[in-house]
Amino acid sequence: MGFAYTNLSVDRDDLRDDVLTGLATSPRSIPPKYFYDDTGCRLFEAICRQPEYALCRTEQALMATRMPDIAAAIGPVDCIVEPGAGDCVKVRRLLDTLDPAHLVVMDIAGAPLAAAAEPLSRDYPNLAVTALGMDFIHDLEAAAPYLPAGRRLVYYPGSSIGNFPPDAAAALLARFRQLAGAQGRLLIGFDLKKDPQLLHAAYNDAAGVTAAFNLNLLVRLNRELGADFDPSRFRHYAFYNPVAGRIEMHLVSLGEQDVNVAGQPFHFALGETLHTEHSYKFRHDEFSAIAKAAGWPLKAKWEHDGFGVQLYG
Ligand code: AVI
Repeated sequence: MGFAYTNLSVDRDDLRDDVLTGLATSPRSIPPKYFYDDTGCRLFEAICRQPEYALCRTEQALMATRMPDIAAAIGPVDCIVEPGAGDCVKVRRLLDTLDPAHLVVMDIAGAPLAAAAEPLSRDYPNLAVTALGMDFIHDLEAAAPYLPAGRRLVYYPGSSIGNFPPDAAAALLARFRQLAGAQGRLLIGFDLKKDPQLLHAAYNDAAGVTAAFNLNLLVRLNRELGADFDPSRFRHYAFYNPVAGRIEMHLVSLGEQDVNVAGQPFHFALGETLHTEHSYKFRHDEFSAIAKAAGWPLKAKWEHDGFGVQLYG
């Protein structure tokens, strides 16, 4: 049925502005969406293959084994919408089962998204595929004109919602509600609370891949903002905070050091932290309370080996 790609990215220097703002606040922090340059995407795929990081495998196992139930609970849909679709692999299982007429995928990395989405229109000849290169966290509403009428399913797998603080997660879910429309549904995956030792190990894999993923952010800033970070003078530090219910990921300065970023000087004291990511873990009831506040009534839930999937709408 065809393929169309539109680049909706607004010409803004978000990376520079967000990084300079984040470095000027205390404690310093950089939004986790900036992990995902080409190297960051490859390192994240490698994280998913680490024995300690089960999240991706358990979600896939859940979707493989429970798909008939999940499809029955979703019912007929005309359009699947996937924000942050990346390599467009996960949605194939839904396309195989739900057989919608339209798929709308969006991702901040527009060119790789287009390359991944285009083959879907060949593999599913009755499917119209629309790929939107856009920062959906900023501009989700810009996708509205590309959504066909009919019953929509917003699909947000992978526990990406866990990388938002609870307030921001609720705000994003409320915007998904608008996007889905009154008859719409939301299928969302998230990492469940579990033994903190397992969580700690998942973000401190023995092969050091998560450390490389975290430190790659500094390499990206050196390349794209003319910064002069020495990654060997920062330590990857990730731990589970059971009070806040989240993994916290930091880069800790191993000494006193001065760094220039986009022409501006910053001093890092010994032990000072640059916070790079939160990864919230939920119980089913905690997650459904957040979604309920965002206007989504819970319809069904599933879990497998520490991973949860919920259906709303
Ligand atoms: C993408 N996101 C769900 C991952 C997570 O587990 O929060 C990103 C990640 N960070 C370190 N390892 C994986």
